[in-house]
Amino acid sequence: MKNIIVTGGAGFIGSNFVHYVVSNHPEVHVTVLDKLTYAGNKENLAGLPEDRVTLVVGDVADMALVDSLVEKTDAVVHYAAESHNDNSLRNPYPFVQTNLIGTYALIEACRKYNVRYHHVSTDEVYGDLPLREELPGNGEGIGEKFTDKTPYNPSSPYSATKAGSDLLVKAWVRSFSLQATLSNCSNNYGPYQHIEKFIPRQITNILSGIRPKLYGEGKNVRDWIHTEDHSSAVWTILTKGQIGETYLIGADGEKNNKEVIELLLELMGQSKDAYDHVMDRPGHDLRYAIDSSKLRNELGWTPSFTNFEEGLAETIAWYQENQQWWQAEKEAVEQLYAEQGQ
Ligand code: NAD
Ligand code: TDX
Repeated sequence: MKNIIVTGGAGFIGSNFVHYVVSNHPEVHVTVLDKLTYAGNKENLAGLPEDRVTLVVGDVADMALVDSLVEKTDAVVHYAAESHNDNSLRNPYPFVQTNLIGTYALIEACRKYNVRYHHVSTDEVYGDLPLREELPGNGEGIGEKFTDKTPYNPSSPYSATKAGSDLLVKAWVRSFSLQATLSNCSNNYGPYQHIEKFIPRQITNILSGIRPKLYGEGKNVRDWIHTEDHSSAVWTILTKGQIGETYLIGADGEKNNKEVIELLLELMGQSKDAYDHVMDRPGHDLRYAIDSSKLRNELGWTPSFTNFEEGLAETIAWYQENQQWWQAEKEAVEQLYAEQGQ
């Protein structure tokens, strides 16, 4: 694989993957296809050598553009998406357009030129699991986690469009022998994450003198993984994965939202209870948890960031040191949340 296209490569996770490839695989040239929506930022690609990375500003749903780029590449890694649940509750249309039509455009072009395709998806396509405290014996030994056999059951417009895009890819594999793999990853954290998302919103709130905002009681559980580990997993699947297979990516990082807010406050030298409870998200998924044994056992992948507290402390330091990266957007993001009581 000499030339790869990374869609959404100017976003949080896609740009991490571009840095990962440039640092670890000197033989590979990356073309980033990114529309630079509110979530995309050229600065996320700053410092990368021009002869290794080319940025094409464009839409993944632009079929003519996608066709012309895919014709000249060896592989496509598809990260581009509308990615925020709360936005999808306000206006689902861009989610349908980018996540469904965009994926369709890419897989049609990959089928035409027989190009290797990797589809980046999320654990949210499986819906949610019961909270451990609601299971007999706190769920000890029950081991209920998502696997690639879990039935799809998405809850929000965001997760429904991601689920739909996964199903398109699976159908293209079966019907047209598309050379594709899929991955469904749990919640990512790390530097460069947009400040609309849970962890960076709370860090930048504290840095701005605003109290962190917890939806509802904060019992909802997310399974946190560092972006760097997501990138190494996607590279592993792209290069070693079996065509047609789905791999779940996770690092055994289950925490409820209240625990995360308290830990952030503690790490930032504040009192543990210095946060506000705000209106809950409609349809709020209770718990996500990933069984990543297939990826670990069959492809030999393991995560490196196994200490969540350490990873969080480094992430806090990054937002502290890079205030120019987020400050201009902070007021508008908080205004939007305030309008819906959050
Ligand atoms: P993000 O919102 O930070 O970045 C999305 C990127 O896609 C941006 O650069 C944006 O400009 C670009 N984009 C959006 N619409 C586009 C279009 N029509 N054409 C071209 N580019 C477009 O998202 P993220 O958090 O980095 O997520 C990346 C991918 O990983 C998504 O597919 C998401 O579903 C998936 N994922 C995210 C998480 C998570 O925790 N954030 C977990 C699992 C999977
Ligand atoms: O201010 C907040 N307060 C709060 O309690 C925000 C923004 C969120 N939350 C809660 C909602 C969730 O339970 O925190 C949890 C995490 O919220 P998000 O960061 O919005 O993530 P989530 O909805 O879990 O989805 C994320 O993981 C899966 C990504 O945004 C998706 O792109 C990915 O597919």
